[in-house]
Amino acid sequence: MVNLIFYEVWEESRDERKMDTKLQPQRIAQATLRARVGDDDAGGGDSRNTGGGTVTERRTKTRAKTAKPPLYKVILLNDDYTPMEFVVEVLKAVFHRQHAEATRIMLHVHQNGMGVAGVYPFEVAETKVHSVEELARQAEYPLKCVMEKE
Ligand code: TYC
Repeated sequence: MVNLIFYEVWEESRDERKMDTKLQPQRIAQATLRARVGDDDAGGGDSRNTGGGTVTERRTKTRAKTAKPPLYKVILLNDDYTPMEFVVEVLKAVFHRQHAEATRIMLHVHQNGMGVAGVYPFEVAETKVHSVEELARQAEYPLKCVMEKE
């Protein structure tokens, strides 16, 4: 339920965010309300006889949306000091790359200055950036990586 509400809000606000407008709390409330209505009533309207007369409610229909979360590239940066073998091991440990693929990515970064280690939802990408930074810090290598929206 929490995800449904979040993605609906995200979907509705996507165009606005492109125009650099902040997400309004009221819009979150509207989307939440619609999600709740959709919970127990798939239909558009509802008539009930309550004994004292017929009450007609108008309910908003919630359309199921298949909005996907935005994805972020985790980009490794080249430097002159981090050993190639260390970068390959990081790509295997943090990005679950096979040895040959890890070697290919490392050589791409070495030759081009940067390269994509993987593409993930925001929080996964953020965790991977922190893991790389931590492994590099422990080994005292200057290896850096950044994330960028796809
Ligand atoms: N350029 C480094 C070297 O020659 C290797 C390297 C590759 C470093 C990729 C960082 O992200 C990197 N030892």
